[in-house]
Amino acid sequence: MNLYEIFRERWRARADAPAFAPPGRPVVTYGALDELAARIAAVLIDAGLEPGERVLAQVDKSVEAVALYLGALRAGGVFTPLNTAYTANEVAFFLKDARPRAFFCRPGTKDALAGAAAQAGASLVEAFSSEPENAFRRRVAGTAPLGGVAARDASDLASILYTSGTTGRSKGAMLSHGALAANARALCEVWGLRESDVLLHALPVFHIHGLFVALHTAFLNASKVIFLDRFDPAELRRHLGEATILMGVPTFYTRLLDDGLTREECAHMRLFISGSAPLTEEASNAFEARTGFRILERYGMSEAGIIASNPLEGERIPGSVGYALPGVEIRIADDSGKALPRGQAGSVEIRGASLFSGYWGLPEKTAEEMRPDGFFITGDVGTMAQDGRLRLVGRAKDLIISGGYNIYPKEIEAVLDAVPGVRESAVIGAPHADLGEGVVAVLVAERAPVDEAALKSALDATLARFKHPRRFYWEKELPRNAMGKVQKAQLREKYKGAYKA
Ligand code: MCA
Repeated sequence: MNLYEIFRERWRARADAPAFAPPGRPVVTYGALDELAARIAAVLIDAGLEPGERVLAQVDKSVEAVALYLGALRAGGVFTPLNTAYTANEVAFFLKDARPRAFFCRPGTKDALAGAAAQAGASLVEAFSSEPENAFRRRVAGTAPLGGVAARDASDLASILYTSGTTGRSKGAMLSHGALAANARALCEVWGLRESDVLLHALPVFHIHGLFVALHTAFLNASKVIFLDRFDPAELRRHLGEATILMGVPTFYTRLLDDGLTREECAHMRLFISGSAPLTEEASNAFEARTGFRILERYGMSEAGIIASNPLEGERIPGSVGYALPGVEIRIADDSGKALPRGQAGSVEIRGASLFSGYWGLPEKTAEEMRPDGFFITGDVGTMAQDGRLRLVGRAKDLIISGGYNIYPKEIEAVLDAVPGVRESAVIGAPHADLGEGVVAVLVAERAPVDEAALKSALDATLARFKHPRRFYWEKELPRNAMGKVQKAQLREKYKGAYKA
């Protein structure tokens, strides 16, 4: 079943109900959203989109951008969203890897990207914006809506989400219609989501949190979404009185507290959900002291959607990410995949209907991360309490999570190592009061330390700025073990104060 069909069944009786309420702009009803998606689907099919072909999009957040996703879904396409911070250099990789039929980008970047898009085989390359005069929008407005919905099986792909990789090369997590539907249904159940809920949405829509966790659950209930362009604490606080649910990364919550969030402003709310990065006990307790709400922390990843959640009813324990979602199996295993006794730390492995279908074009890499019995090796280290609560205690992979974005050091080290005068580098995370972790580079010079400006211009030319180290340290050599592996734990310990105020 095409996921779009599942939404549409729910929307039939709610055609006049508000879907999106972007402050200061007209409300978009579910009927209007359905029609816009149908017109976009028709344009994509007219342009030659075949079911299973990719629709790659690096577009600013807007209701129209969500309609583009829904149009691709309705037409049977595989929607592949990209972080708007990615540079032309990064986007060129995704174009080559995904080989999309259609590519949508922001008007200002079309000239720089059109060549790479054509080379990748895209036959539809459009500058996309929510402005009425946008040529693609005018084309959509002049196209009759697609009557039906492209037939898809549960195992057919609905989306590819690129997640950085430990080797420095991004991997496309393939998500099927069935996996997305299963996760959305499980979330509606565990969080008690209902038609009368109003979601306050301030997340980007190019990641699973803002696009699938937040919007699919709203679509399944045909409930209202107050749709903010971006996260701004003051703006968000102004809308809490009309909402019941907020989903955010921990940085949202710490910034809201710093901004002066009050208990009164939260009186209409029923649920604050946090994920994409660890929520500290301190932040959770401070939020509860200020607002009376205990944040509900959950754990997810692009390869599996949401895996575990603290309970709606019952104790939400800071530092624990709660229980496996219905339909999700979690085991703590040793290196061979054998389950360990409860309480013992080990590799967090998961299995269930929400699991991805593997990495796009990387069957060997997929096989490396899947056990023969169907469990996926998350790369996280955790313990399972006697009552089944999961606690994440570390990461097997060399991963930095900054403001909810996953950052893998390898691709940053590759850029720094290529700067003339740099012999080698090691990139690590250091505690950061606002972002959770900040990116730190430790470098060894060929002869003398290289000017930071040279490092920054190399980074600017290649990597999204959220990945950039903001602290640079020079060492005579990097600490290595007997195998020659850089001892990053030692560096993390030495530079843990890099972002201390
Ligand atoms: C922005 N900057 C960052 C980050 N965001 N630097 C490091 N880490 C970040 N996360 C930098 C920009 O490059 C810019 O640098 C400067 O901060 C200001 O940019 P701006 O866009 O104004 O930043 P912001 O508004 O302060 O953004 C912070 C933010 C944002 C609101 C926390 O990062 C955000 O929306 N995070 C949510 C990410 C997300 O959706 N994660 C879900 C992944 P310069 O000035 O030098 O240019 S999905 C997932 O993880 C799984 C599946 C799950 O469980 O959900």
